[in-house]
Formats: sequence, C-alpha cells, structure tokens
Amino acid sequence: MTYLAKPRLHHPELPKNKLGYTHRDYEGAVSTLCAGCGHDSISGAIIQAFFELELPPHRVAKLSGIGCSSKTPTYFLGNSHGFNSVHGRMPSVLTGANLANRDLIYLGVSGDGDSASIGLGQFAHALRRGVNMVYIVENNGVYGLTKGQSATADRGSKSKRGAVNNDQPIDLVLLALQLGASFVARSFSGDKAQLVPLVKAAVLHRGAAFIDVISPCVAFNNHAGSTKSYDFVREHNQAVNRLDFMPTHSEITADYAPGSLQEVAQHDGSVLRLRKVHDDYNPGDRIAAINYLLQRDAAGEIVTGLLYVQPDATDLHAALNTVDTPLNALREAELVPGAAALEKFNASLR
Ligand SMILES: Cc1ncc(C[n+]2csc(CCOP(=O)(O)OP(=O)(O)O)c2C)c(N)n1
Ligand code: SF4
Ligand SMILES: [Mg+2]
Repeated sequence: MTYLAKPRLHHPELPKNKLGYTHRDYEGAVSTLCAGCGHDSISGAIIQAFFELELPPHRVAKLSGIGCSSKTPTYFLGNSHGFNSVHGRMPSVLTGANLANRDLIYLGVSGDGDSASIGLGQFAHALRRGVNMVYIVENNGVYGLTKGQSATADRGSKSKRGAVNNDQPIDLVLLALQLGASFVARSFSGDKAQLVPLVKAAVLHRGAAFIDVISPCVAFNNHAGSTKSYDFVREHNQAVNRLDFMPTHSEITADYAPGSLQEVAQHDGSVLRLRKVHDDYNPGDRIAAINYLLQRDAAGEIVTGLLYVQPDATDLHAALNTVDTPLNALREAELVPGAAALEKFNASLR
C-alpha cells in the first residue's frame, strides 16, 4: 500500500504554528502497519510534539534500523532528512551524522529487537558517549516484523503460540541509567498526554535522551499472557509524575497547586514541569531512579514518566571539543591550513 499518497489539500483553516506550518506539514506517508499497532500512536505523538515545538521539519534528521518500528519514520516528518540503516546499526549511523553536522536535531527510532538484541552494543555506546539525540525504542517485546520473541519479553510471559519465555529480560531503561544517559523516560503508546511532553522535553535536552515506549503489537503480542499487551500495561502502570512541558518563549502560566510541582530547567532555558504523584520521587537522582525501578519491577509494576534528567548535561561534541561550525560546513582553507600550521602543530607535540 506504499503507493497510496495522502491528499495534498487540507482544510484552509487548519491551525498553524508560529512558522506557518499545520499539523499536516509534520506528517509522513500513509502507514502500512497493522491497524491498532502501538507504533502508529507513537508516530502521532512525535508529529504532535514537533508541531507544538514549532521546529522546522528540514532541521530534523530521523534515523532507524530494521523492524516495524524502524519503518515508522516514513510515517512522520515527511519533510525531514531520513536514513533507514541496517538492523541494529542506527546508533552508529546517527553518531556519525551528528559528528558531521551538529546543527540538526537527531531522532533515532528503533525497536526492542533492533536495540536490545542485535544492536545492544550500539545502543550502549551511543548512550555512554552522550550523543545529542532523542533515542526512542518502540518496545513491544517481540520481533513484530519477523515474529520472534525478543530480549525485552518478561520472564514467564507467553508468546502467541503459548511458548513461555524463561530468559531474564533486558530492561533498556535500567541499562540507559547505568550507561549514563542524561534523560531517561518510559511511556506507553496509548498515553499521548504523557508521551507528547516527554518527546518535547527530550528534543530540547542536550545530551543522550532515551525514551522506552511500551507499544503493543496487536498481531503477535496483545494476548493474555503477554506483559506488553494493552490490558496488561493499563493494569500495571505506575506513573511517577504528570508532565507538562513549557518552552520559555510562551507565556508562563501558574495554575499548579503549590507544593505539588517540580520544575526542571533544561539547557536551553525551557522548563519541565512535573506533577509528582509520589511525593518522594526525585528525577534528579540516578541511583534512586535505579533502586525505584528495581523495587517497582519486583512488585510487577511498570514505572512510566520522566525517571531521570540531568539538566546541565553536555554531549559528545563537548567531550571531543569540536568547533562550533558543523564539520560538514568547514571549507578547504580551514581543513588544509598549510605547511606553517602543520609545522606549528608538530612543534607543539615535540
Ligand atoms: C542482520 C539482520 N538480521 C536479522 C534480520 C531480520 N530481522 C528484521 S527485523 C527483525 C526484528 C525486529 O524487531 P524489533 O526491532 O523489535 O521491531 P518490531 O518489528 O517489533 O517493531 C529481525 C530479526 C535482519 N533484517 N538483518
Ligand atoms: S506486526 Fe505488530 S509491530 Fe508489526 S505492524 Fe503489525 S502490530 Fe505493529
Ligand atoms: Mg519489537
């Protein structure tokens, strides 16, 4: 069905953002995923987030691996740069692109198979290096495209054919915390009110921002016995905070009850407003976040929300001390400065 094009015309009074773009300008091609696939809901949340952030689509680079989840960049941000890489290799392609042109906004989209199985090493190194990106895993606990059980499937959960998984699952959120990601969150594809502000905040965060989104596969993982089904997640979800996102260029409103609000300033001056459900939850404490996740997991609960953020995080470019000008914009004169400059450099090493 990929030949199906969306109609170009739309209602003349569709709301426009500050750039004059409508929601339609942030959409992509018609989705070919199964009706009801959680991945389509995540695409919807991404479209809404970028429309509301009022970012020019051509400043975004979206990259993915292989899988149903990795197909989704075709279905959003049709006017952005896109690269559909090899299975599990999105993080290194994204890292290279980011090093070459630091001025784009990098959005990596992957699946649990793509990131927790074949791409686990790639996932780990991109996060620990602090690549400035939003890394979203659309986690359905199954290889939707190729029908196998994945490394994030919970122990004891059943595949569609009834096979019980006896292996220890990989929790990508716990891994991301341990690896030093500076923004770590989990959400559910069916909870746009939580997911959209998380995506917006992650886009404006400087550093490695990881969001694990539980995303039921209606074809292979939405049956009784699966711990990634719509019903299971709705019954076991524990939200640690209610999120509202407030970019600094919009008017500040203050309709939040005193005492129940936590504000987290991001590097660009925007502020994340967290409505805390649990009074003692602090998204600024990495070790506490790991302990909390392990405790709630032992109680069979899925913690969602912003789990950890380091507002003053830096990124790979800061670590490598690269120049402010994107490397792909440097001219020959800067790249080949001549024999005298080489001599001076050699002398500095003697
Ligand atoms: C090198 C390589 N090995 C295996 C495959 C087959 N393959 C394609 S997609 C996939 C798993 C995708 O699962 P996931 O990332 O969870 O995506 P989903 O379809 O569930 O969204 C596999 C094993 C491949 N394309 N390339
Ligand atoms: S097989 Fe599963 S993951 Fe793939 S499109 Fe269908 S519902 Fe979505
Ligand atoms: Mg999957």
